[in-house]
Amino acid sequence: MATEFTLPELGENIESGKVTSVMVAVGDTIEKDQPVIEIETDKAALEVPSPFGGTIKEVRVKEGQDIRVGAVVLVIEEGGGAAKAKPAQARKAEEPSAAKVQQAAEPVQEEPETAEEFDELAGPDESETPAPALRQAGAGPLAASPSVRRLAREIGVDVNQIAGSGKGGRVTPEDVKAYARRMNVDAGGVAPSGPAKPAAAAASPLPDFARWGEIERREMSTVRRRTAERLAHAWATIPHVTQFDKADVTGLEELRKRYAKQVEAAGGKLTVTAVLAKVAAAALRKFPQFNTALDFEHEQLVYKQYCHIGIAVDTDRGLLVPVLRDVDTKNLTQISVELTQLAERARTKKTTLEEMQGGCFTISNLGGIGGTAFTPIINAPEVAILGVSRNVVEPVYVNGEFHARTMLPLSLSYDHRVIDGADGARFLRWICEAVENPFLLFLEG
Ligand code: CAO
Repeated sequence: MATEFTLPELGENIESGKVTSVMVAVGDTIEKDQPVIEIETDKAALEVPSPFGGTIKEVRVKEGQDIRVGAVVLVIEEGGGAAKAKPAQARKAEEPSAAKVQQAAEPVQEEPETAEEFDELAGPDESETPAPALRQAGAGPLAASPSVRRLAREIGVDVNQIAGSGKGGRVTPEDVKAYARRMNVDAGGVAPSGPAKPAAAAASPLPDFARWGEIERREMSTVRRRTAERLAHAWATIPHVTQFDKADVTGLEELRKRYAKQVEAAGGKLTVTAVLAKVAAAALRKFPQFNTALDFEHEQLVYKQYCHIGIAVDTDRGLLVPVLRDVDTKNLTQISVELTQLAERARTKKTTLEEMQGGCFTISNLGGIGGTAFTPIINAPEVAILGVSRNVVEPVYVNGEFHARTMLPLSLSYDHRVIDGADGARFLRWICEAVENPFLLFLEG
């Protein structure tokens, strides 16, 4: 017998909410009291369980939809016998996702359907798509409810790294808290030592701004939401140190002009970013601890034997970080051509998910816009990022005289759990010296 499951009373004075997650699909078999949707009201986010079990015949709600108490959520055939309901991510893993993600990555208004799609869409977050080696032996697709995922996000830990102790390996809130304690992140999202940092901006309640003047609310784009989550996570969990230095690029600027046409003929632009990508690749070889990921749970450092470099690209949709592959094996002309194409693809929304994954180190060049220095946030699970500011001609004192030299300000943020201050200073100094004297690349690169 088919029965309609309607949205029950949610609490005092709550008449409606927004569906933030639909956790079941037509054909799933569910058990009594199994959570089937998650909704967000202005007071709280709640998982709504079904009061009876059976096979789902119809799903009458969609993510993003506003729903009132009493509205039909599901039509359920009580009893029933089809396959058991799978976690959203398990269903997702069965879908031919590449085409779908590509399609969703196009206009911002095409909001993805699941939290997992947000992850895939905005990108280069290996921490959320862990390498098999980081998963528990025999672990299937991750089972964690949206509220557990949110808890993990707010605390600032990666839910994919947590071994679930619940039914069928489900990650429970207790698992998240225990993992956070092991990682030294307290449940308020604040590292126990050092300055307090908010884990997720969404966690703090806002005043009613309309009291002080006119306001307008706009939905965050997918890229913006994902960027906010990723940066909050990195900022809350990684102890950052930023080391500043300056490279004398007077000679490099002359060389860039001299060889610009040659690279242009090959289809690229010989930019300072391309040169820095080449130099950074050599630096990663010389200082391999900068090409690692920290696997805290297993108390290991993962040394990558490849060298892929992410380039922060400013686009209409927000910040994207497509990845240049095997930079250490390519010459500067190839890198320039690929970088030109990669930036163009990012700006014209053609970057695929694959092109935004697997980076080892990131370069963020804001020098085309201006600025003297900045403190970039590490693109986790990488352990360092190079920020580039605008070059400037300044007097430099050499051998008792001032000389006009073009100086490029560089900022290296690194994960202090993995990299000591002295190594951070050495790494950046080596980059400066290699930029000033490219022969060093032959000698040591
Ligand atoms: N100092 C002075 N001038 C610089 C410079 C620097 N550090 N970097 C670039 N420029 C100049 C270039 O020489 C070029 O000038 P011309 O047009 O006269 O040749 C101009 O700025 C534009 O550079 P470009 O964009 O063509 O090339 P690029 O390789 O230097 O930069 C890219 C490529 C993709 C890094 C850049 O376009 C970009 O998107 N930067 C923003 C990155 C970003 O948003 N970072 C923030 C992330 S963290 O929040």
